[in-house]
Amino acid sequence: MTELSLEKLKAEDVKEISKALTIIENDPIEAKKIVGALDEKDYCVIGLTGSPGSGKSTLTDRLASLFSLKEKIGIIAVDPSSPFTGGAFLGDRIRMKRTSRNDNVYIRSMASRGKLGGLSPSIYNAVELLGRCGFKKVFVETVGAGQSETDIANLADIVLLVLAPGLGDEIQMLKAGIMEIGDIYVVNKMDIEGASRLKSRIEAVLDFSNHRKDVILTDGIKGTNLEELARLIEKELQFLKESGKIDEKRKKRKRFNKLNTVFQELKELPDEAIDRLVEELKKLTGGR
Ligand SMILES: Nc1nc2c(ncn2[C@@H]2O[C@H](COP(=O)(O)OP(=O)(O)OP(=O)(O)O)[C@@H](O)[C@H]2O)c(=O)[nH]1
Ligand SMILES: [Mg+2]
Repeated sequence: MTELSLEKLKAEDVKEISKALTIIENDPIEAKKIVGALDEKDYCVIGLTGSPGSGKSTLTDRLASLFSLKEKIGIIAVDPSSPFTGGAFLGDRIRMKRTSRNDNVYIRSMASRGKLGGLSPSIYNAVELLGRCGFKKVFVETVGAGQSETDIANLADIVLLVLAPGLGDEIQMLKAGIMEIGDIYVVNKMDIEGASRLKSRIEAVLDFSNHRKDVILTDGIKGTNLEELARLIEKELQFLKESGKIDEKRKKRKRFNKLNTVFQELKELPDEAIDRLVEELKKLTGGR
């Protein structure tokens, strides 16, 4: 941890946090040390996934603005196809300025670099770092494509599945089992024809699979129903806390982080060490 100042990191200095995240992105072993040097804190992870272009960034930005009135909010955009405040906000410079000047919101883009399309260990460490640096809610936006959805369910306390009419891929999501990972279902672009129909279809699917969850219509551009969505998130968090489920989620997050890190470390080992490990593993798993 040569150039990094732990003091500054502990003081939640934004420049130092950025530096730490760059190290985390590039060096998994160092990442573990940096995160480990900071005290654990209470925070929650809100994952947003769903169809490309459904409005995840727009909604994240809106939600972050709302929550940032009372707490520090971190945002990690994984493999963003456009800069976070780009596409969605270029037409609205005043609001963009307000967002980027919001001292209570920290935004970072990261490459997933995950094998098999999953989230890389650096994302887990980045989230944990932000949590330990006083960010009370950390939003993680991933573009819905295969493995990353199930990973987001392992990483996040609450998953928002964001869909929009006219994108035509909800059937694919149903097939891929992605529909089941949501804690809150958002049908964004309610101003577009077909939004209510999509909402009804999602409700029917959820009913059918006994996966009873809230489905909400939003307009990311006008901000319609965004306060209601923020309320649903708080309600879900409250439920997780009261039921003790939040601890399970944290355990799950830690476990996946550990597994990911172990995998990284394994890759550095010479062949004979791997062979020895395989033998040890056989003992643990009864030879399977
Ligand atoms: N009509 C309409 N357009 C919206 C709404 N919300 C967002 N958009 C627009 O939809 C486009 C995509 O929005 P993003 O927020 O970038 O969507 P995203 O899901 O983050 O996109 P990717 O990260 O590329 O998958 C942008 O042009 C937004 O301005 C909405 O409620 N209604
Ligand atoms: Mg986006």
